[in-house]
Amino acid sequence: MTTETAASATATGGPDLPQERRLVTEIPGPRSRALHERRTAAVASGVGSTLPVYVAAAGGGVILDVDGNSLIDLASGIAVTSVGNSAPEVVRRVTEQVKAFTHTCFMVAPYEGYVEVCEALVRLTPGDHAKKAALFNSGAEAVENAVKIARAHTGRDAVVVFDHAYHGRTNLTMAMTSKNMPYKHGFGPFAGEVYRAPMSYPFREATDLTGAEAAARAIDVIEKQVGADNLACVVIEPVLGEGGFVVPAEGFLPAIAQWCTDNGVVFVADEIQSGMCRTGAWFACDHEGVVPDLVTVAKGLAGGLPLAGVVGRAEIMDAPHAGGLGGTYGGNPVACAAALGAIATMEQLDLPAAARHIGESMGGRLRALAENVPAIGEVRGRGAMLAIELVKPGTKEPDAALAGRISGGCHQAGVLTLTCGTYGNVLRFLPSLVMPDHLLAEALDVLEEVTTGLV
Ligand code: PLZ
Repeated sequence: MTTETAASATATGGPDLPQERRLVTEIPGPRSRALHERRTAAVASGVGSTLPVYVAAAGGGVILDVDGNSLIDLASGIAVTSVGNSAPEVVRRVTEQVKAFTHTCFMVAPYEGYVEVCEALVRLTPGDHAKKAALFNSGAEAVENAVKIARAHTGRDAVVVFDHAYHGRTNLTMAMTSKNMPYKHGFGPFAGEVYRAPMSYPFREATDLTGAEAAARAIDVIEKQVGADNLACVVIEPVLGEGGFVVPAEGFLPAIAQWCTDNGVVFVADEIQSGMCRTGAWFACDHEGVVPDLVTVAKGLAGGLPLAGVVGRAEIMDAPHAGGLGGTYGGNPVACAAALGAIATMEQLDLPAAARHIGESMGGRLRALAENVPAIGEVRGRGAMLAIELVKPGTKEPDAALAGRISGGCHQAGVLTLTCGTYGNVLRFLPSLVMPDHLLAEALDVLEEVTTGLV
């Protein structure tokens, strides 16, 4: 490592980092470009990066790069750093834990942090029935384990997922993920017994469908093509993440959940992206009072450290035989300490309310922009999980190129944005929930300027 990058790599992040957008070089700057050259030589090209500015520090609502540029972060590492990067309570607890012990393996010699995270998940997830939890390393691993648990409980094999779904990149979760490119292409054969049902996607329905009608359409497919007797679980994102931040029509989720209950099918809410305060409630299912049998969590759970969990009805969670669930690192003590710091921060700062506040101000700005920009077909989402879908004006034809140009323009102006959607034409906004108001307003000024300059 050169002396310069060594110095910047130790820069202090957290909320005390100046909360400003400041560009001192072009984006990416010379040090980032030099690092990118090293990366290109050493890192496999299948691993991409949205914006190759190399990070020195981050906190609050900004990322400081190795060239000294300070970018407004509307990505939060894909909905992970909801409490802010290097949040003080996360740093404090992680530091203490690292000094105490870094690993024993919960399956070998257990520790309190793991138990405490499970207690918190039991308390915070929807429903006041008896619940239990288990911890893993990544979202995909949590989804895999939810399926294992549902199969053990029901003695059935089939799994139903939905159009536009994203559940991960491991073999089973690739099968569950809908989009071929880039997630599945060339990586088959995929796991069997995974079936896909139509999702409620209000903007793209041929005719207006109520949530109940969209649910009836999906249930018809499930009954005709799978059969409830063969079905272990239905896995659904209550707000689509990678699929485009689609909020299903009201009544859709409750109807699917009710059908599952009536047919002894485990209803699994994949809240890996939508959970942990992001949508203005602890979980997106809370908005419609839906109580899932199992919930998968990851991302926002641990303030940036890798941790995931499955939590749900105790009798379902306890179905697998002893030793049937686990993994070397699942529920690592440092990641658990981070999660306890993140959860404490969420409770102390009332981050569900912060997400609602962001949703109101950002939603207002985005809707005002949409009035002047016919290429914005829809503004949607919940809380601090908002997006705009870009189309050819006057049609619903997706305009992925425009989404890419707007996102690229924002990057050049020092605002980190992400795209998503089956058609790649959705710009999504995932600020940290501790993003200062003035910074969010400035990011939206930039978005507005870039968008109106391009259409
Ligand atoms: N379920 C709903 O959003 C992760 C992945 C981006 P992991 N989404 C971001 C990418 O290109 O890999 C995600 C999700 C939902 C499951 C996952 C998987 O979580 O922690 O990435 O495995």
